[in-house]
Amino acid sequence: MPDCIRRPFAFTAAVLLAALLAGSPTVRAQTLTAVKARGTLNCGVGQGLLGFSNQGDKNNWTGLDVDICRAIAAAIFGDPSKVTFRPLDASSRFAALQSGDIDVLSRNSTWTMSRETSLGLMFAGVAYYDGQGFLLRREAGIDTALQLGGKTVCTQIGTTSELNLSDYFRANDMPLNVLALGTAEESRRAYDDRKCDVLTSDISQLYAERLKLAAPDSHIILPEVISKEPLGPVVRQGDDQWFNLVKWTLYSLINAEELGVKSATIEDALKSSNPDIRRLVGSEGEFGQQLGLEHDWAARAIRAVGNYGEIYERNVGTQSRLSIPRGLNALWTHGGIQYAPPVR
Ligand SMILES: N[C@@H](CCC(=O)N[C@@H](CS)C(=O)NCC(=O)O)C(=O)O
Repeated sequence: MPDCIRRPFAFTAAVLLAALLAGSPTVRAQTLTAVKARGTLNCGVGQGLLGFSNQGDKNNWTGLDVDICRAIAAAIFGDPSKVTFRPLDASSRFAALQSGDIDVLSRNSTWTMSRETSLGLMFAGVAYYDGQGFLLRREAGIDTALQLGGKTVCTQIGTTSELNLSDYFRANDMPLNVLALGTAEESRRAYDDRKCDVLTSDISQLYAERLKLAAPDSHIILPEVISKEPLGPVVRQGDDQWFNLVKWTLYSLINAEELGVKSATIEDALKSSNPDIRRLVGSEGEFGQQLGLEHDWAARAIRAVGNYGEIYERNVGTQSRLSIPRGLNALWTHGGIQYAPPVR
């Protein structure tokens, strides 16, 4: 069965309605118009995931997923604060997008085929290449996932993690006890209370969850990466203009890193004679207008949150508590697979 198995009737109805509406020309370009009229972007994020979507004091959200939303708001309004963050659990995130409660979902969501073909959604790109892993107590003396047979594993309902977990144990002919819970916090608590021996999730999340445990150093992440989890922003099908806007905002951040354009140097970039930079920042061409935005849409986004590398390092990389190496998320020019098509 595909993701989000325990779908309520209302959700299924919303999906069908959205699919019908998506065919109607009147709704095709409605999202940007609605966002501009509302004056704020409604962005679905996680419920408190360090490095990705974390709520600090005074509603002060930080994280890589949060910065994608801020970049989109900056591209539209020239103001990264014009975002209303909507924390969502794994099971309700896609329904919130389908029903129009949010304009974009930027919540550690994995791009899978069924989420596009059966939920009527589209992933606009990959903001973070992840994979699923296992966290457990060092004292268990286990150093490979192939020794996990018979263990109780905590996972979360409505996630790819839940599906990959059973696939992995089945493929390796290992008995499995699953404890599937509703939120990340419930999973972490259950693990902390020893109701399960192992926690499984996207590896970036395991890094984040480990920091919240009482003694982070007494837990290890096993070396196996059992799945591909390309995480990225998601939109509803049927509004190509909006899809392009979200997709190219993400790509503009990745292209900015490749071209060496940073938040601190954006004013110099505006005066650059390099044609690639000129197109990116809007000194040349009509790329912004073609998205329904101002000519300097990308410059606004980069000024607000920095280029992709700055976003990565600040939230999950060397400047953060997570300290996750760039790995696959390095640019293609630096041994990774982050690669954005050109602005031209
Ligand atoms: N990437 C996977 C898993 C995403 C997910 O929701 N993970 C759980 C497991 S810890 C979660 O709630 N994360 C915390 C959050 O986003 O607040 C998916 O898209 O299904």
